[in-house]
Parts: sequence; structure tokens; C-alpha cells
Amino acid sequence: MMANSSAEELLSSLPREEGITSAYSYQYQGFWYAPRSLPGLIDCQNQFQARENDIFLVTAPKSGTTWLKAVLYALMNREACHPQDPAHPLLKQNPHQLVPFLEILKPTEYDSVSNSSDKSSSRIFGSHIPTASLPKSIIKESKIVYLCRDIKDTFVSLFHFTSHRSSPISLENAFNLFCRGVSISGPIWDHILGYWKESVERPDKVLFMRYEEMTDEPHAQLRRLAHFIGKPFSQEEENSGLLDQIIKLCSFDGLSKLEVNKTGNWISNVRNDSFFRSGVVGDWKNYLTAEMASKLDQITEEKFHGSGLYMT
Ligand code: PAP
Repeated sequence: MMANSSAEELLSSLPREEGITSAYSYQYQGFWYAPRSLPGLIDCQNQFQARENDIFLVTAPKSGTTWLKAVLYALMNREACHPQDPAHPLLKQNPHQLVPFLEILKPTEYDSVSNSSDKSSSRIFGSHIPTASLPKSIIKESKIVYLCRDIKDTFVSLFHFTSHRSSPISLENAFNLFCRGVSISGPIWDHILGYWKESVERPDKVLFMRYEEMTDEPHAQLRRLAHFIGKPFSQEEENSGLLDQIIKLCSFDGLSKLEVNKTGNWISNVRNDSFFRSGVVGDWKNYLTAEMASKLDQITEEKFHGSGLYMT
């Protein structure tokens, strides 16, 4: 594990800016990070060995990570644990406990992510790491599910996530930093494009998903996801209503009402309930001016031009 002194040395050598969710952000390999996730990122670059059966859910923060962590967990474990089981782990643990972020784990914890000590068993990790910095073995060996969300909604969600900061940040200040790319794992456009390109080049290894499609057509997206992870729904599962049961278990209402998600902290000062705000598509309209919205759309169009990816 990276020693405190080397972490401090590294931070002092990196470009630094004011952060949105933390006091400062540091630029490492072209992307911005809160100081607490950098040592873990470097540890996993040096020490993490991916396995063929591992599944990674990668997102830019506030793209629906918590939701899809729950869905992936329920899908992967549906034989051992039926979504209607009153003892289902998702009823007692926050999705971030069941599907931890790779860059927040200590190297000694990598193996504990599986329910089994068998090295061929699947592990599910979350991550906000961009393609360029992802440990090479993940790209080579594992399957990656990438989830993105309308960038205006992602920004608004991120802004609300700043409530745990000791010194508040204004919407305008956060917006300017975000547009300049200074947000966790930002620039968000480069983050999304990196995985978009991977998904086009290697569709068997990288699945590109959207929050809005999960909202509009959850059954179709669940089938897509189940197929991609190598666990397609059988006719019997389809007929039994299993898809509806998974959708209900992982819904905003389902998860946000649970005691475990209403109370307690995920890490240090970040409360579990801060991952469940409104879960509404288009909520940006309640917070952004028309100028702000069109500025974000314009950056998005310019950045994605020629990539085949459309998000506005
Ligand atoms: P993370 O990347 O920091 O883990 P993430 O889970 O992506 O955070 O962001 C939380 C967002 O997902 C919140 O969006 P909002 O601020 O626009 O409301 C949260 O409400 C939403 N969310 C959490 N769980 C669900 C769910 N089950 N269904 C839909 N949206 C959800």
C-alpha cells in the first residue's frame, strides 16, 4: 500500500486546482481527482490483477453508479439470492458496500470482493477511473459496463453532492470548474469518449449504457446487460416476472426507503442518503439557466463531434 509520505510527495508534484466536491483537485494522467482516491488509484495500477470473470462498472461520478451497482449485483447473484428473498443483501447493505470502488480498496481487500475464495469466481467492482489510467489487465481480461448520463443532470447531481464540503461552493463556481474539466475524473467529456471508443472497438468487452435508457426501457436494458455479462435471462426467468422483481428491488423508491440507505455514512463524512436525491431525468431544468444549459450542450457537441456519440 502506498505510504503516507509518498502519497504526500506525489500530491505536491501534481497540478492543483480548487475542487468541486473537495477543497482541492489534483491532475493525474490528464484527469482530476480528490486527494483521497489517488493513493488507491496508484495502488491498483501497480498491484491489481484483473480476472476474466471480473465485471467493472465504470462511470463518471453522479451518472447513476449506485443504481447500476445494485442492478449488476442483483443480476449476477440472482441464482444464489432471489430478488424477492427477504434476506437479500441489497436490503441490508448499501450498493457501494456490495460493489466497492476499486480505487478506494486496499490491495489486501481486492480478493474479498468475491463471495467465494475460488479464484475463478466473479468479482464486481465499481470505478470512476478513465480508460487511460485503468489498470491494463482490466482492459485486457475483464468486461466493462460503462454508464453515462445527460451531462447537465450529471453536473446538477454533482453540485448537490457538495453539501458535505466544510466550505460551501456556489453553483456558478462549480459550473465553471466543471466546464473547464475540473471535476472528479473529469474532463467528463474525455471520460465518456474514452469508453465510447472502447465500446465501439470491442463491443464484446465494453457495454455502453445510458441512465435515460435505463429509465425509459428498463426491461430491454436489463436484458442487454444480462446478455453482456454472460447471464442471459432464461424463458422461465422471463415468465416468472424476475425482471420486474429486479427492477423493483433496485428502483429509486425501493432503495432509498431502506433503513441502511437512509442512515449511516458510506465513508468519513459522506452519508449513505446522499446517493439518493431525486433520481429524475431532466432535473437540470430546475437549477441551470438557459445560458448554462446551452454552454454545456455546446461543449458536448464540440467534444463529441465526429465520434458518432450524441448526447444533447
Ligand atoms: P456516485 O457516482 O458518486 O456513486 P451516483 O450513484 O452516480 O453517485 O449518483 C447519484 C445519482 O443517482 C443521484 O441523482 P440525482 O442527484 O439527480 O437525484 C441519485 O438520486 C441517483 N440514483 C440513485 N439511486 C437511483 C436509482 N435506484 N434509480 C435512479 N436513480 C438513482
